[in-house]
Amino acid sequence: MSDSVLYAVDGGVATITLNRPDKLNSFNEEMHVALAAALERAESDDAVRAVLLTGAGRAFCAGQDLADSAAAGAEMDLGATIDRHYNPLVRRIRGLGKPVVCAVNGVAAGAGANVALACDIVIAAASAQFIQAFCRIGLVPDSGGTYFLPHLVGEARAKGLALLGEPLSASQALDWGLIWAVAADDALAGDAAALAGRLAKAPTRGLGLIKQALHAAPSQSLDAQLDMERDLQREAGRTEDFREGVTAFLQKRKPDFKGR
Ligand code: T3D
Repeated sequence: MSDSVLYAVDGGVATITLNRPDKLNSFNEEMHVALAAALERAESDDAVRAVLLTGAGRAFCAGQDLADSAAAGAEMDLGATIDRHYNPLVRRIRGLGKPVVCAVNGVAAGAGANVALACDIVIAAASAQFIQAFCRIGLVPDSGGTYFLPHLVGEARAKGLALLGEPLSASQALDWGLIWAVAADDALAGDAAALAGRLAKAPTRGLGLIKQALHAAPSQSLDAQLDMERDLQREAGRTEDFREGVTAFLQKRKPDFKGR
């Protein structure tokens, strides 16, 4: 794995750190490839039951490395970059059968903001900002931004964010329901690790099924969603963790989930 993404596993949590701090962890080709490999590793390792994504230095991620794009020339096909990297990245995070916590340690701009929003639980440092920077350079929000924003904050706020490209503070993001929590800057790493650690002890397969159901809901009728809940519940009911959860409840003890 390259230095542009760090990977460490501890207590069932794979911590993935974007690591190009001098460039505010903006995405170049190497970082894209390394991040995809890190997520694949976390997905396929049964010992990993939660993922924590964060950035090194003062930023979370400033989106596409614009120097890289400029070097590729004006005639570059941006759609190809999105097909090759950003769309698979968002699909991979959303489709991961394990919870993904994002600790937004500083500015999250462009695709960086939307990759954060693709994660399951977003906790931001008080000083972090979210910037839909695309409109500032004549682009369209990508990496799911035009999907996540209206779903999370409604069309009026989504349009304001996407058309104006102004920074949104962490506290405003919390008030608007864009993110789960805000932590003091010096508490973020600890709080995010505790959250991911807690999720890593939860019934992993059940959590993966919950993600599936919630992701499907916006594009389904209530009838279809009810049928889907039945099917997923059937699957959840066959897990070892379900049996352990019920047994522990009846025995009045804490459950010991194994993620199976
Ligand atoms: O393939 C495609 O192009 C299509 C895909 C597009 C997806 C996208 O993400 S498009 C949107 C790209 N991102 C941006 O437009 C954000 C650009 N960055 C900024 O607006 C600002 O840097 C921030 C608001 C994020 C932070 O501002 P500030 O004042 O805290 O930091 P700074 O001084 O601007 O940046 C510090 C360094 O990071 C600086 O380098 P230097 O001068 O110290 O050598 C700056 O150039 C570099 N940097 C920051 N963002 C990027 C970047 N270098 C390359 N690409 C960046 N996105």
